[in-house]
Amino acid sequence: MSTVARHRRPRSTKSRQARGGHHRPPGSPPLDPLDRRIDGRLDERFDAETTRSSFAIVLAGFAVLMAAIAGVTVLVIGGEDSPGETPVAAVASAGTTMPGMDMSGATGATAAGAATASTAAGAAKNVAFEPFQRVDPTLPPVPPGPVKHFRVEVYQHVTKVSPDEPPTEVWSFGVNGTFYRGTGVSAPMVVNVGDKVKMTLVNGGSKAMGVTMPHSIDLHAAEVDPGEAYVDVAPGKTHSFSFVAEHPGVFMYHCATQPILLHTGAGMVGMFIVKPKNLPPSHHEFWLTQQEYYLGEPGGMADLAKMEAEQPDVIAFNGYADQYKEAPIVVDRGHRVRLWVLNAGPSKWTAFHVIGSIFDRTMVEGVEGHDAQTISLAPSQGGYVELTLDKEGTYPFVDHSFGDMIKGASGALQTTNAPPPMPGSSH
Ligand SMILES: [Cu+2]
Repeated sequence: MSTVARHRRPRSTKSRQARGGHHRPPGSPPLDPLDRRIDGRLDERFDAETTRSSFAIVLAGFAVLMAAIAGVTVLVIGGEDSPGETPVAAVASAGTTMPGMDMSGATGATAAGAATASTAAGAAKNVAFEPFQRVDPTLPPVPPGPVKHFRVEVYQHVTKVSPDEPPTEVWSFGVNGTFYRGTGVSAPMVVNVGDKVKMTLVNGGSKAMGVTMPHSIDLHAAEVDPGEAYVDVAPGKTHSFSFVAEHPGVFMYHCATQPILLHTGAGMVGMFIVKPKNLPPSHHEFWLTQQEYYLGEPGGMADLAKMEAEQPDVIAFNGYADQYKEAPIVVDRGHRVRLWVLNAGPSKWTAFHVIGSIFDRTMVEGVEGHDAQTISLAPSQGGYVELTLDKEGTYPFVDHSFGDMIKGASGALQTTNAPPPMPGSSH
């Protein structure tokens, strides 16, 4: 009974944010345990209410219930009583079986997120949008060959960037055939320092790309004449330029077409990594692009006034709010983890922190650091951090500017044999 009752409880955006523990001071316990404690209290209260309201029904239907000890009839009554149950259960089931999704230890959390998503989807039910698919944060390899060729294709699409918000139109970059539809992130590119790079910008190679206007690409990793390289490209047209990646770092790329705030705020930002020479191997390497979203009408263009006011609705890692909180990134205990982080903005600063861990080594904008709790990244800045998780567990990573974290800038690393959720939790 109590398990079913928990799943019936609708989760509003507000209660979800409250559960995030967003106003906790630094040094507080990890998010998930707090979530569970608050969740547990809500669940207890809900269970009590459900029990009271059900009591009369139970008395009146005592004979029926006795006859239904086998369980089948009870389930049917439960289904009729609680229209919310079926979609939640169905979504949870779909989430656990979705191919390619890393669900370790996160099944319940995913069900909770999906329940919220179905509510928001209902609010914008007339807007068609791409289904969410978790973005694989594994760092992609450097392309083969003596010249690293990137075919970067612009696409304009309607997707959600948060389970709590209606769908929105996002303008994105796909790279060498990788398109993260169903999220708002653009694909990353990776080369080694000294590599020759050829960029080919394709502004909508087919009708499916939905391009309606000129776009461009401005690549911070390149030393080129911007007047030649970063030109506007008409819909359906292509533009190429080449350069040598002489400086290591985590660089931003973005559309530079005017108004540039609109194009970058509508999604046209991404990560270009130039790996340094003699970088020690790391067991795990992941990429995380932090990005802001300024929502307009459901399914419509992003809101320029919100961009001018620097008031994003959503701030997310890799294009979808809290996606790695709902389904954490799994790592092996005791192995080195390297996180490549870009603050793609376009306008907010970020304070990247992993709860329960300290960065052994950091490299931000050419400055090497060590023993660091947080790295600070201005819009466009990037770097990498290295850490090792010595104890099994779940380690949230956040934008430690908490007013921004609650907009979706949180996720988690989870070791392979992390302890199960606390007893009494709904997760
Ligand atoms: Cu653009």
